[in-house]
Amino acid sequence: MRLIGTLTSPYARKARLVLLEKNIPHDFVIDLPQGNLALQANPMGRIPALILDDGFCVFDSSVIADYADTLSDDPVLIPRMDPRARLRVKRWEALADGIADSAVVVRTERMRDVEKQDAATLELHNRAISNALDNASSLLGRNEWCEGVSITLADLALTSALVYLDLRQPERDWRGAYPNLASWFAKMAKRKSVIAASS
Ligand SMILES: N[C@@H](CCC(=O)N[C@@H](CS)C(=O)NCC(=O)O)C(=O)O
Repeated sequence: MRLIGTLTSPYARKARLVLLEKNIPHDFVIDLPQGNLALQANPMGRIPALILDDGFCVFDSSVIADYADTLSDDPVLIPRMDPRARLRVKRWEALADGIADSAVVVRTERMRDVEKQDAATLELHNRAISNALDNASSLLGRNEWCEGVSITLADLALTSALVYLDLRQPERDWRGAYPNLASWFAKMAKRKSVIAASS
């Protein structure tokens, strides 16, 4: 299978981390949103998209993660037996994707000429990021993992969002505000998958 994405997209990173953590053989192929391959794989031209060996194309990082998780049990990244645990992992994913969504909006707004930037949009989305980080820190508490006793999609989604936040908002001192997130992230950053997904 081929995963289409960029090195900076938080959604592509999340999908890639799932494939890497599960040791699912794949090629990571770089293409920009609206690039030829992205458009071939996803009518909306967005990344990530996954092209299966028989040509079937799957898109949206959550759908890719869900599919990939069914391919093997080692490890199970989205709980299967406990509906509430599954819901908690999916909620974490939505929270992490929400951070990424708002960081993308802020980045897009900041790329406009300063006089054209909409202060209300920046304020709304920066506040959303702050609130989401606050929620993530409370939920994580002193736990080793976002959910349960081992790594799940929740950890991979949050890692992807925070890597993107560091890239686009290096001035945001979330580590200072949330030491528990900082130490959890430092541990995640050392994982083979996270290192591999940076290049
Ligand atoms: N909800 C989607 C979001 C995908 C997305 O918005 N990707 C961005 C790149 S980070 C993109 O392709 N943007 C270009 C576009 O919307 O045309 C997912 O999780 O895969």
